[in-house]
Formats: sequence, C-alpha cells, structure tokens
Amino acid sequence: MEGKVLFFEGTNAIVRFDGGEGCFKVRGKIKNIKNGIIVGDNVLVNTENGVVEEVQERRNQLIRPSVANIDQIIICLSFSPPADLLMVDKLIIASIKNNITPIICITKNDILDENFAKNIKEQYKGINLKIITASVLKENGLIEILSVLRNKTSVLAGQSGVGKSSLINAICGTNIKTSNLVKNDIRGKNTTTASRLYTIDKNTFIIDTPGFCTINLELKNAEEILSLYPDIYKYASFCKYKSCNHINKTSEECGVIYALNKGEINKERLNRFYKFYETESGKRTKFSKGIKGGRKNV
Ligand SMILES: Nc1nc2c(ncn2[C@@H]2O[C@H](COP(=O)(O)OP(=O)(O)OP(=O)(O)O)[C@@H](O)[C@H]2O)c(=O)[nH]1
Ligand SMILES: [Mg+2]
Ligand SMILES: [Zn+2]
Repeated sequence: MEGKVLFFEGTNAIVRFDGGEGCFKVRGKIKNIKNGIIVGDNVLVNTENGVVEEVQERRNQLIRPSVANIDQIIICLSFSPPADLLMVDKLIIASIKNNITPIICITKNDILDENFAKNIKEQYKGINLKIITASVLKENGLIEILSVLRNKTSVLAGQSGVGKSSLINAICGTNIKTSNLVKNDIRGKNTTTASRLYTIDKNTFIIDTPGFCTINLELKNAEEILSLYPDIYKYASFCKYKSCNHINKTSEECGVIYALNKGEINKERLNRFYKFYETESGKRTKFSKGIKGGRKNV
C-alpha cells in the first residue's frame, strides 16, 4: 500500500496511508537508500507485517532540514527574533536550486513596527516571490496562508522562535509544543527538535522543522551562485565589461552597479550577495559576458 512518511525516528517510521496511519519498521535494506528514510518520502508499506517495503524515488530533497518531495518552502521571519536575512537569502537559493517555490511569511504581524514588512518587500522586490504577513495571536493572514498551501506539500523553515509551530497549530488545530512567550526574548529555544509532516487534507501537507542556523547548499562555483540570485543575475548580463565579477566596480559599465544606481537592486540585498559571493567563490573568479537564461520558477 502507498503511504507518506510523517515522522521518522530510529528504525520506526510513522506513515500515513489510505485509511489511516501507523508505525512501520524500517529494515536495514531500505535504510541504505540515500540519506535513509526522510519526512515526506513516498513509501510502499505492508500493513500485514508492519514493514516499509520500498521508498519511491524522490522528486527533490533538502539536506538540512532533511525533507523530501517539496513544492514550496515557506520562509518564516519576523521582528523578534531579529530577522537573519542572509539565512533568508540562503533559503531562497535552496528553493531555486531544488525547483521549489519560495514564499516569505512575515510572522507575528501584531508586534511589527510599520516599516518592517515594507523593508522586507523592498529587499526582495526583484524576485518574483509571494510575501504574506500573518499573526497567530491576532488571527490574521491565516486564510491567505491556507490558500497558498492548498494541494501542495510545503515546508516551514526559518530561525528558532519565529513561530513556525504556532502557525501549524493555528492552521491545522494541532497541539505542537511551542516555546513560552517571553517578553523581549530575542532568541528561540529550539523547541521543535525533529521535522514532522502534518496533513491538512488528502492533497495538502505541511512540514514543521526545527529552527536551524546553517543550511547545506552544495554550491558548485561562482557562476552558479550568481545564477541563484535572479534579481542580480538578470543585470549581470547587461554588463559592458568583457568579463566581470561585479565586485569592486564603481562604474555603470557594470550592469549590476547600473541596476543599483537605478534602484532596481536593493543595496542591502546586494551587499549580502557580495559578502556571500566573496566567501563562497573567491574574489578573482571571472565570468563570461552575457550569461543567458535564468531559472523559471522565480
Ligand atoms: N506576538 C506573537 N507571538 C507569537 C506569534 N506566533 C508565535 N508567537 C510566539 O513565538 C514564540 C515561538 O513560537 P514557536 O511556534 O515555538 O516558534 P518555532 O519557529 O516553532 O520555534 P522552534 O521550534 O524553536 O524552531 C512562542 O512564544 C509563541 O507564542 C504571533 O503571531 N504573535
Ligand atoms: Mg517549532
Ligand atoms: Zn559587472
């Protein structure tokens, strides 16, 4: 019988199948598949002997958090704990690289200062992604989130304490443990320790993940990094320099500087890109002029 892995621990997997859910043993033979069984895996289970018989080929998979067969990453961020936008950038990179749609959810709408959401929208305006604001406390934005989730498998990602589990509780009526609200608490407490998939309806799934501070991107080279910043990448192809790394240039001959001066690229986002790009790729990496193409889903 076909099923979906909701949770996995040791040699046991909680699997949802047509007509119910149950705990199934994972035999050694299956554990040898790449990265073992992970949340979101589609499996074949034997309900007679309670064993997972097969893990079906994955459409995609993220390494950290370790989840499979994802349509959307809902990147959660808020005013408190203070937003780590480099992490947001990296989650967008992970989405594009794995053909997953990134969506930003600004949580705790009730405590935001009025410019917060405006600033986030400004930073990511060059990327065609949806930005939703929501509050579990004031119960706003939840219907919009639900409509975005419909008929998809989505994973909630973002810093500890940003309110991922609280959002699932509000949407699914679950009772996932969340941290106690402490005033002026700027750091999360890693309340959720393992990923788990929740079913909203037959075709709609949402995965809660532990807050994390690193993400495995497995980037190959500088050119790949640039291509994963679509808002900057599109201007790199306008560069008049024969080969340009778009760093250290001051003249508008560089397409990226031109776009910055025109207000097409946000300065803070560009500065984070420069920093990331330099550490990941080495400063001297050159690019060929007129990089073509781009990625479709953003
Ligand atoms: N003011 C306000 N607080 C919220 C809201 N949503 C969640 N919180 C609080 O934020 C804190 C963290 O919420 P969690 O849901 O545990 O956060 P998380 O992202 O799941 O954290 P980890 O499991 O550690 O990754 C809790 O104290 C919640 O009560 C909201 O909409 N408004
Ligand atoms: Mg949590
Ligand atoms: Zn350039």
